[in-house]
This record gives sequence, C-alpha cells and structure tokens, in this order.
Amino acid sequence: MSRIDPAAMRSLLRLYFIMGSVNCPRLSPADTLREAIAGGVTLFQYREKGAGALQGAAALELGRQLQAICRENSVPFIVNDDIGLAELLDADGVHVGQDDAPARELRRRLGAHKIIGVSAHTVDEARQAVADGADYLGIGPIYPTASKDDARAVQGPPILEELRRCGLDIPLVGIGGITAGSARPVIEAGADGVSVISAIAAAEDIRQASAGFRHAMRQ
Ligand code: FQP
Ligand code: MG
Repeated sequence: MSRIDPAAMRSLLRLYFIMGSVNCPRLSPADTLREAIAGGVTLFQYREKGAGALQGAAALELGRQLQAICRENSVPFIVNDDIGLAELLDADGVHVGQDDAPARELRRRLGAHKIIGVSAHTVDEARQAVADGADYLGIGPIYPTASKDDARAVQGPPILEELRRCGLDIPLVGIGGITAGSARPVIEAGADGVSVISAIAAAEDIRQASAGFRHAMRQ
C-alpha cells in the first residue's frame, strides 16, 4: 500500500480531536468521543497521558473501545507516542514529538500505509520531519494551553505563515489552546485544520462544541 494522499490527509486534519481518560471531566471517554464525532470530528488521537492516566491493560482496553467507536464512524484512529500500543491495536497511525521515537524509524517499522504525524516547532524540525517521511505535522502551541504541562513557548498563528513561506507544503495542523473563536486565524495562517483537546472534551455540550469548530472553519 502507498502513503496517504496529501489531499486526503488535509481533509482528515480539519478537526483533529485528541484525548485520553484524564481529559474527560463530564462524560466517559467513550461518550465523549461519540458526541465529538457526532459534532464533526474528522480524526482522533488517543493520548492516554498525564497524572492519573491509565496504564498497561487498562490503557489498552480503553484504546480498543475508542478505536471501535472510530471504526463505526469511519474516523481514523491515531495513537500518541506509544508505537507498541499502535501495533497491538493495528491503529491507523501514530503521532510522535521531538522527544519520542524518530519518525524515520516509525516509517520503517509501520510501513507506508500507516499515518505518521510529527510535532514540529521550528522550520528545521519541520524539514527534518518531512525528510523522515511524516504525513502531517502538528504545529504549536499556537495559544496558551493547560493540557500539556511541558508545552513549549506559545508561537501564535505566524509560525504557520513562516512554515508556508519557507516552502513547506506538507499537511499542517495547529495545536494548543485553540477554541472555536480562535480557530479561523489558524486556518488563515496556513493550517489545514486544528487539533483540540479541552475545548471539546471539557465542554458542557461536547457535540455542540465540536460542531462550533466546524462552523467557525466552514469554507
Ligand atoms: N501535535 C499533535 C497533533 N499531537 C500531539 N500529541 C502533539 C502535537 C504533541 O510529543 P508531543 O506531541 O510534543 O507531546 P505529547 O506526547 O505530550 O502529546 F498534530 F496531532 F495535533
Ligand atoms: Mg509525544
């Protein structure tokens, strides 16, 4: 099988929902994901991380459950950080950061048909990730975020403009503190979509929050 087509990747990135059990204060992770998908999520990343995160068999079990919901709804399922878990679940892809396994190694291990996403914060990191075979890049933090305690300095939408100006045409998704009200400038700066944790998972009405992002980014 061949690499995912960049145009298909761009559409999947439109509203990229990320979460694990610690991000779900209102509904169960399963119901959170169902509601988010009903509102218009296009891609999902299972990120079971942070204080109180499930470990081992429990993390695997939740992964299976969330993957099944994704399958029922034809939403691809990406695993954060843990390539062993991704292989065990036969996930659709993996997302890694600069401190995780190198993308080049992931590509070798997973083959051409899995989606590989890489976090990048600079033009150099972005170029390296492209050379290593990434299918898309996560760029951030765009705005201040509470979802990641080791987040780097806030960059604002201009980082996306800079990457595009430097000739990077790989699919890009902005991440970090993005709300429906602040999503549009991220797209206008050059992102193909936005990644969201708390603005959806912790919303009072998850479906409506998710639909609100789609509405804000319509066109
Ligand atoms: N971009 C994205 C995505 N997903 C992520 N998980 C990150 C960035 C952050 O390794 P990383 O990746 O720097 O931190 P962590 O493993 O704690 O998430 F593009 F998918 F939106
Ligand atoms: Mg990581």
